[in-house]
Amino acid sequence: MRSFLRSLALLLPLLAGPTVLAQPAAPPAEPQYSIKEHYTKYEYRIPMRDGKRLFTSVFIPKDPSRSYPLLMTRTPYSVAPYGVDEYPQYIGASMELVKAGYIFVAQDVRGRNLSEGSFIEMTPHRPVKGPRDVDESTDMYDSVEWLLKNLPNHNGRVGIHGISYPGFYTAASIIDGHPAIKAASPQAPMIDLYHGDDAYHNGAFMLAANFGFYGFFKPQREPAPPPKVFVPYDFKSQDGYDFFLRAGNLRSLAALLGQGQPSLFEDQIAHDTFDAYWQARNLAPHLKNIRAAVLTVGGWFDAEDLQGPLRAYQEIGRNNPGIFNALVMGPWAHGGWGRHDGTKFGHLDFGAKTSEHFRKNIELPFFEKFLKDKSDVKLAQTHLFETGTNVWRQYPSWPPAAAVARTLYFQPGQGLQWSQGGAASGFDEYLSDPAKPVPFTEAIATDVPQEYMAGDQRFAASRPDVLVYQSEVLEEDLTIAGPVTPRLFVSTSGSDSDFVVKLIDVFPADLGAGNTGRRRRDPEIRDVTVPAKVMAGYQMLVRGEPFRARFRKGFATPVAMTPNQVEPIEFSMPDVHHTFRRGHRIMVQVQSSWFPLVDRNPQTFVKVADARPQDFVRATQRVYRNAQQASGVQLLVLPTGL
Ligand code: PG9
Repeated sequence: MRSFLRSLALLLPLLAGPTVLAQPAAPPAEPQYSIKEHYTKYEYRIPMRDGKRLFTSVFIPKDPSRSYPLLMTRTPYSVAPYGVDEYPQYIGASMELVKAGYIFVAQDVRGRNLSEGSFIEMTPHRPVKGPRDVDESTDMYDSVEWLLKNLPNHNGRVGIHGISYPGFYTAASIIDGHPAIKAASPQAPMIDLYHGDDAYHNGAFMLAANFGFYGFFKPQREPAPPPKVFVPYDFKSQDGYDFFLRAGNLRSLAALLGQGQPSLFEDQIAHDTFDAYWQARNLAPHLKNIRAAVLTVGGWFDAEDLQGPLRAYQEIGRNNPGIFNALVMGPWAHGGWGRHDGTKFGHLDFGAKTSEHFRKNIELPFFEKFLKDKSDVKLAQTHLFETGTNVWRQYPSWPPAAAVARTLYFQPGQGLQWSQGGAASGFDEYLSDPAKPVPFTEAIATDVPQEYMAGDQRFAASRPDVLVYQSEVLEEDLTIAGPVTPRLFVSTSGSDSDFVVKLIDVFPADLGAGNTGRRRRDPEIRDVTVPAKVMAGYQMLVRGEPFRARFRKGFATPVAMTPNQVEPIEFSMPDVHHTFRRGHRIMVQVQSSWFPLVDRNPQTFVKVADARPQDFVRATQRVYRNAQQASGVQLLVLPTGL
């Protein structure tokens, strides 16, 4: 839960002061800078076209000598503290923006906290609307129209930004956008909750994160401020693996969360296919008629919304040719760019303040350029941090056109090779037991420690129910850029199964050993400066995803597996930008559970949320690796020009 609270503190608009979560959402403001000294706070209830009023806090610079653009955030997590005499510690996305001078606007979205109306999870966009029909784009349009008419001292330009749910509201607000909206920065936005954002990944439910989130995020019947103190769910244990294993099926967990009240968790588990509920909430096809400049931001280690920013950048670029459409992907957890300095993640030390660099040299210039008309500001449209070498790269587009698709094939004896090998037959098998699922982390926690996204996988490699394939030692750096595509041939003795694929960077057992391999000529490269005792032999997760086999023919129509019949399974894992250094190895692990990150597959073709204890059966899984059924993982490899 701690990581959820920590990331949630980030999600609260940076206006958040001593409110629901006392954790600071941004780096500690320099003690001498006081918001109250430089800004005057106002509060409004802005009428929407359907008559509902949205509660909106406004902070106007006290210096009347110049006009200022509006910089908005729209949030379901409260714009507390309420009251014009109550000032938060932070406003806006960074102290750099606060000091640069903007009119900061923070709004409780419809149906949340002090705003009227009904909250709808990830409000479906309505492409066809009557005069009083509303969605996030109309609420933003009406808010901008009202604010520009009623606020003093503005320059007629509006920007919007937000992280996670506020990132979704940013993206949804600029569709058919008000002409005054000139700049938007959707950061870790949810774009399609079912396809890879917070709810489902390839049909498997993201259990621990959603249980924690919906223990906090509860429906409300009428406008009301959030509780002064948030009381997390009492697991009565620190051990999430044990808690979730004993808790029974998802329906039982929903009952624990709801305590007799309606819980939004219910909706998540009721809709376990890509049905009309999720199709309506998929924002991707609606990201059109956007006139604002867009700076989409995400983190390679984001455990919640990694796919969202990548989808947003892709769809906005496809549907809105000619606008400024930029992507920033850094070595960050969920929202990590908005807090701390970004030097470290887990055991990794990047040797540079990556988050501070983003706030000062990318985010601030972006808003200065498009909201204050500073045309002299030059901005690149891609900023991709390359893990493994710790260098920022800029490409004409993402993924880079120069990347070449190559497949690493599973070999007998746990090998990995770029060629298929000619074995006429062959498979590897393991027994998957839902009573002893493979953990996703060694940490004892009830939430999802974000560090698992680059966690050491040696604890899993030693398990008999985890297949391990690894390459020879690399004689030169190998850089991959873009999606990772597992292509498996599998069978199960059950009638459904999950197959989890993990791409792993194996560090040399002796980090100190010199290596004669060829290294990239790039003065920028800073080897991962990490304690050798920790990283020697470290099996660093680069990317991992589950696939629920019942959806191999499509996510709207689950189809049972025929016991012991070989089936092809292919899926795409979110993009990476990583260099496997010379002297390292590439490893792929395959397993059939990842708990409690992902709910357990009973391995029988039943509705998972209602699975009975007797529905959970052990299954013999086989992964085929022969000439006709050549399982492997496709990577997009960049020529390194060593
Ligand atoms: N990504 C978080 C979330 C959104 C919607 C559902 C579940 C989780 C969030 O932090 O907003």
